[in-house]
Amino acid sequence: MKTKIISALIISTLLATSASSALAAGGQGGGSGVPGQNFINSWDVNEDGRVTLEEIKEKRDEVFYSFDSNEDNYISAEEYVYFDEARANDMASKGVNAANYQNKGANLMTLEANDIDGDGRVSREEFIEKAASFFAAKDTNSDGVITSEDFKRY
Ligand SMILES: [Ca+2]
Ligand SMILES: [Ca+2]
Ligand SMILES: [Ca+2]
Repeated sequence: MKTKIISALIISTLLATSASSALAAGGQGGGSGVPGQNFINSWDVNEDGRVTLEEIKEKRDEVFYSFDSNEDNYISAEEYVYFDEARANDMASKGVNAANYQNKGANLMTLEANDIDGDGRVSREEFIEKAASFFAAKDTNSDGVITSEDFKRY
């Protein structure tokens, strides 16, 4: 249990530079000048510059495992507190004001958004199933892949 929490903390630190930096970067394009670069860097498992639904599922599976401290295949409300904190810390570290943060992708990571059957906890199946909505929210031009094109502002 203790080891698992420590590993979750390590993962949440890793997330600051990988998965959850995507959450904070959102559609804002980061500081690189390339729209959505932070998001793509975070979720593009095979580093081909495009993020597929399969890659989102793979990363979400890793995230799920990180925060399922007791490994019962559910992220309980208690476990979700750590997940919420990790995302909030990441946003804070990037200077994103959480109160004003309206990014659809970030809202899709909450307990409420992922608890499909409403039992107050998120199963691994629910979390992976919700990858599709997360993906759809990010694939703004609906071409089936997430690229820098999806982060351009019109
Ligand atoms: Ca890819
Ligand atoms: Ca549930
Ligand atoms: Ca797209």
